[in-house]
Amino acid sequence: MTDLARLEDLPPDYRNALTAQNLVPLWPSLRALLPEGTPRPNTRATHWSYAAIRPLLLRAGELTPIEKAERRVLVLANPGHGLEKMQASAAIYLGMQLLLPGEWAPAHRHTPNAVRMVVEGEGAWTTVDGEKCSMRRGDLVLTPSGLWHEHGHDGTQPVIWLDVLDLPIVYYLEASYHVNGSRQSQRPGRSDGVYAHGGLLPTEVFSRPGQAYPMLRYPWEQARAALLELADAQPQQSALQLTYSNPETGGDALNILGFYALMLRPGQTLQLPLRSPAMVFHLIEGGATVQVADQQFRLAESDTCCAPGFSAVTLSNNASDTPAFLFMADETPLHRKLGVFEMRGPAPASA
Ligand code: 1HN
Repeated sequence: MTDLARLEDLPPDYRNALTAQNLVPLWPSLRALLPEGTPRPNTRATHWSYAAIRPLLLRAGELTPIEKAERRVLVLANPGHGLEKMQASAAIYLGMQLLLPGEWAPAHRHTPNAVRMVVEGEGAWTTVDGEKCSMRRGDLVLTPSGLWHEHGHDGTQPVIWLDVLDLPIVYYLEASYHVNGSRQSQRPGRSDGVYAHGGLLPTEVFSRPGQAYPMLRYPWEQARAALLELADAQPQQSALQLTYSNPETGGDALNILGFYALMLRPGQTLQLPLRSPAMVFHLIEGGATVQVADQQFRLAESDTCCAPGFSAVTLSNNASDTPAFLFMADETPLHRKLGVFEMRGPAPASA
């Protein structure tokens, strides 16, 4: 490929004349805009240790009252984008949020979609669109775009959860805003147990007819049991992965980011295919190593890491006698809708 002319190759008076008219020559930037063969992501493979985050987050609880924070969050920022951008990848925002006993994080709604993956503690709840969703370790709670939500805590110990939002892409689209509200009246969790069995859809009475998001809480107890049953039922299958989906449509739970629960059998190593979307891994249970290209992250429970798109990712269970359970988030729904989703080569067999 030939090198194209650089900006410096143009005479200063010409460059100044362009600038004065809000004009820019394309050719000096063309190769950076369209790299050869594969993208050059800013997203860097990054590991965030829960053992490092936890004391800093608890200290935030002492330093900043909830009334002065609204959401007490430490953002898991990818240095490849610059920490101030507060993004884990092009489309994914990650944050660890702390709620102390008796605290209330007031109601608001906003355009970015959010999910919570509960990491620690008992007694907290999120009310989403009036539905009270209890938060237990490993539960996934959806806060889809535009729905009112607030968090409260009736327990006795700190509660911590991982927030995953599509904020960076919504912000980039200049579509990000919020509206504050007042305390919602609560209904008990309507989707609790209603969609607990695959292939059996409750009809009319308990479904949320016309609701775009019929299921707001995905209990970990059910996801974990489903993975163990899948492993038993499919002993030959290497990738034991469940997609958090909308039980009424069978589609992704949310429009922009995808969410998955994955189990690694004892001692298993699983090589993922090269795919265009960036990915996030959060270890719920066990011990796992995530290899991203030439970097290796040994995840302890509640650790989180990310991998850029088009990178070779290999997951290994460090234990030979117990399974490992991971929560994953990625940009697949967005890439598919935009028509830029790619998977290169067949999914390799696992060891
Ligand atoms: C938000 O609304 C929450 O509701 C958490 O708990 C994190 C990060 C950016 C923008 C809005 C929440 C957020 C957020």
